[in-house]
Amino acid sequence: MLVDARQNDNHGRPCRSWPNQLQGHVMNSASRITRIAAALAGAAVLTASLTAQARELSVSTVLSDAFPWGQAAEKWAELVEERTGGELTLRVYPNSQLVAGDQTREFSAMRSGLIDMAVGSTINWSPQVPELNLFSLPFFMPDEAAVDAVTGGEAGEMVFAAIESRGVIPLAWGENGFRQLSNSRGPITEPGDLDGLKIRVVGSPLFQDTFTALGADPTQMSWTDAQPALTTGAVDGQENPLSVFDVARIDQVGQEHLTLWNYMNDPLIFAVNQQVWQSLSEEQREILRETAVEAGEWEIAMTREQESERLVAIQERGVQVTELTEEQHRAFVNATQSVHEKWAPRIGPELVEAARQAIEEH
Ligand code: X2X
Repeated sequence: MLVDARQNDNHGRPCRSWPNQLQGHVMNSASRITRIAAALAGAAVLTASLTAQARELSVSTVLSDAFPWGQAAEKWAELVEERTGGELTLRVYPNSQLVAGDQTREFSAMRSGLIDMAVGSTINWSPQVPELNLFSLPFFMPDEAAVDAVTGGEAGEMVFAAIESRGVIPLAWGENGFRQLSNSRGPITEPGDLDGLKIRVVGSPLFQDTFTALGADPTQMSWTDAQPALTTGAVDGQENPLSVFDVARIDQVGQEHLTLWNYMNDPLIFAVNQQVWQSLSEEQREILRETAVEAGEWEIAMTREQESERLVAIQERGVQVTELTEEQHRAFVNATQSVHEKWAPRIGPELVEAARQAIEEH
């Protein structure tokens, strides 16, 4: 406290110990002192409370701000800093560093409080939240409008409720994008072309099933391990959105063939640990939520807008891009039907049905 305690009794009131004969004379200056003391006390309280509330919160991401994903988290941090006047600082930790590179542990780490917040992928959180496998069902959501119909409707609410029931507060959606297939061997136009190809997939059992159903030889590994595995040729292929292929220069590690098959979209979710959420004021919560929504909308629009120029850039670097005809597309859909049958019960039939309806009606 900056206030001289001698000017106050222990209730913060100024002491009235002036001799009688001086009282008239000093009354004015005494009340001035009172006012100054009160102002100083007020300033001290304000400083103390600002210090107590100025808080840094960690935000985990898999990809850095060279990618739209990392930029989404940085945007969120920027907006929060601005709107809370520095009361809350979000510090972004990219490259899954808070979970030693193991992105499938991000959700558990956030739930337990090792991480305060994250902008994370539905794929990476699906081992802990089975409902999130909804988005990984192959060839289920045909286009961006279908994705928006799912995330923005009843199915999206059900997904958020599933996350919340597991101790994490979801706030908003972002987007990593539609995932495309690349490999170093040759063009892929039909499931038979995948026969025996070693494909790096994310650490989610559903992906294992999808690529097994297609006749490939899938191997699960983190993004951190994927790049060296592609470089050494330990794997023949991988699947990721165009933004990841482009920024990470996947073409430079021999991935010269790219099939655009839009087999799944990978939404991102902005979320907060429950205890951290409960410790915040109503106003801070409101700011965190509204800024997450804004940062998410901004990032989704940017990711989608950049897709076509990224594709041109990728082609200009000599990557052979294959677009599937309707018939070719259908062969992939048919070959992965068993994945739907196996996974729909695990995801929850009601949720799958709500999503199906949203997709049909969009
Ligand atoms: O690991 C991947 O492929 C990545 C970066 O896209 C995700 O985190 C899902």
